[in-house]
Amino acid sequence: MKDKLQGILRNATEDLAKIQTSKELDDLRVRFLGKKGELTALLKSMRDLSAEERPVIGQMVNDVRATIEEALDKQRTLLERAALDAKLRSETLDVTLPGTPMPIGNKHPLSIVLDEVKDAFLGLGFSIAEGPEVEYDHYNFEALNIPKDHPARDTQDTFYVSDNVVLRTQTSPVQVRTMEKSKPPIRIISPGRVFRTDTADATHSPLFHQIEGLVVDKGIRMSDLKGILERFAKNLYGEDTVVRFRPHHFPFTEPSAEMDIQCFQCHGEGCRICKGEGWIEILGCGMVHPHVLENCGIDPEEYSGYAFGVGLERIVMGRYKIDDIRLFYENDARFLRQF
Ligand code: 2NL
Repeated sequence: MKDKLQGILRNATEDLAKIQTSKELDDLRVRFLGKKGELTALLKSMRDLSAEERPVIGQMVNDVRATIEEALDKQRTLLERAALDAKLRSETLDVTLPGTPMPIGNKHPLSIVLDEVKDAFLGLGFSIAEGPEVEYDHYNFEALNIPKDHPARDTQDTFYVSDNVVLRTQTSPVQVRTMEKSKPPIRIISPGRVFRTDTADATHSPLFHQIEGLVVDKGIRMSDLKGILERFAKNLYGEDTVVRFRPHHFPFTEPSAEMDIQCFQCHGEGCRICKGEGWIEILGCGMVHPHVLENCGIDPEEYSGYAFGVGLERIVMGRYKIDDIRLFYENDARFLRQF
């Protein structure tokens, strides 16, 4: 009996030393200490012992049991610590390492110049107004003195959502809405997307951007328009910029004009940039037509105003010598990274 006990203890100690996992540890506990375990079997066979031997062997069995239990607990602690160490090692985080660099982009060339134009006008006392890109025919055409049979309907042909709902061809509807809901003085610019049914080529796109401006107050004159737009050109192109105004026609202004700047490359001599002209067209402008003021609920006898429209793409193309408008919309990073 004693030998058997010693044997069990020896086996348990030897096997315990080889244990790698907590599953093996549980199996070992069952094998030696479980209900059908070796030690339990030994306890059961104690009834064959004499009354003197029984307490002695009983004590020994209890001692062996305690020894094995202690060894099992010790081994479990070791295993758990090893498992935790491994987990900690595999999850180490070196907070002193430099971070993974995130590629940051840059502003789109249209945004660069748009922000400059906005700044130039904000500095001249204008506010920025926005409005819907899907507009009623009324706001895009009728209110601006372009009735259904007007030839401007051809040059500004657009996408129709329904008979009286269109994609706006200019941002003028924003100005019309502003005049309708507020009293002069009005001093706004309205930048935004506009649409025309033009087939895309190097200088045309069915979607482009426009910045329109509107000033309405008592006693506004053509000289106010000229002064502000010359100031704007100098803010954008430099103090030595020379401008000129040429007569033009728009249905919504009278009189109407286009403003050119003297070519910044050749200073009027004529070169490739200005196509030999010496001048570069920058914007269209004019005194708001009395019919338009009336259509927007403003009395043309009391108030007058001027308006202008700048094509953003054209200005950006001139600035950066970009020769194809489609480059703006293709999202080719090789192009966009250059600005
Ligand atoms: C151009 C010409 C222009 C306007 C836009 C305007 C707006 C109202 C009343 C009168 Cl509400 N006029 N806008 C005036 C003159 C020219 O744009 O060539 N744009 C790219």
